[in-house]
Amino acid sequence: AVLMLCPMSTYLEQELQRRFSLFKLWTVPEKSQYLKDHSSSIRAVVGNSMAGADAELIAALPRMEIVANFSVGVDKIDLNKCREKGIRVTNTPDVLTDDVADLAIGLMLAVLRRLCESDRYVRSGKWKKGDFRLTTKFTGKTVGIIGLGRIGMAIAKRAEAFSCPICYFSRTAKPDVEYKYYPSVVELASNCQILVVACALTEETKHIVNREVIDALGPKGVLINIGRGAHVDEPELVSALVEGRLGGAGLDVYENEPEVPAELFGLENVVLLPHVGSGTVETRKAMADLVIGNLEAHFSKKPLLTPLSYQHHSPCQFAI
Ligand code: 8YV
Repeated sequence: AVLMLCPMSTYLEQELQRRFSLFKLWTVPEKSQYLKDHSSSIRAVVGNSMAGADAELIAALPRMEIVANFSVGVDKIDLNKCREKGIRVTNTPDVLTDDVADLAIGLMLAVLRRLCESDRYVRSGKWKKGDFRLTTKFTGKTVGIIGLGRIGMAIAKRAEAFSCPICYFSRTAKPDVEYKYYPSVVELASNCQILVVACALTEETKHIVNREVIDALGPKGVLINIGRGAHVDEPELVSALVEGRLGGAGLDVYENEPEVPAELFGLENVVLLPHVGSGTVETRKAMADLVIGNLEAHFSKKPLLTPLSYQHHSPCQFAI
């Protein structure tokens, strides 16, 4: 049997149901009893960015062979435990790269050109009383990217088309890349106008955007987060925005989703999205097909389509 941890895609649910016996953990009232009752039959787990195979779940399901995640981010999975138990892990890279990069550019334009605020201006009838205020030009702004993996590169390519100089931080400089490399996030933040988080969430990247980084970005700087909420020290971000020490922010992710700090709701220089980076019909279907393909490959003893290689993820991958 396959166990789905939370609702993520009706198409995926239907397709899994056709192929396997499917358990949906969120539909049962007594989760731990349910896991006990079915622990001998559950061989695969499907999680996402909200719920993953953590140490507790792994301990409860001794027959688990594979975690096929419906996300590229694997931060909710206890990778060490999986390695220890020989549990295979797959994610959904590549298929969502374009959408997440598109959304990052959308957030940059939305924050700088105040798209959401100006939409509210028209809807509220304020336009009749006077023109909308001037905004900030996006073309040519220096874009600093934390994590130059698949998504970071896709953001860089798009920003290049807007004549933006690109610089980046990653663990090491990329040999074949001409963008300027900074060996620290503070240096990157001091030298760019828009800072984008596009790395994987690991122990080493948690709160990679802290007070020092936010202050280096400064009152004219803009932070874009399409990674994970925990990449940013959220209370520090909120106070910097409230106090005007940071110019603006475009956020798709938060530390405690779906909770969003209420202090942000009144700020016009902030654009808030409900974790929709990969949220298009096309991409969510491609992600679901990858999950199904990985499970089918596993159970028919064929090579996995998108296996996570533990070597490359130790302590964990850096870029997504
Ligand atoms: C999804 C994500 O929001 O891929 C990721 O890491 O965060 C997203 O694609 C999520 O997993 C949808 O359920």
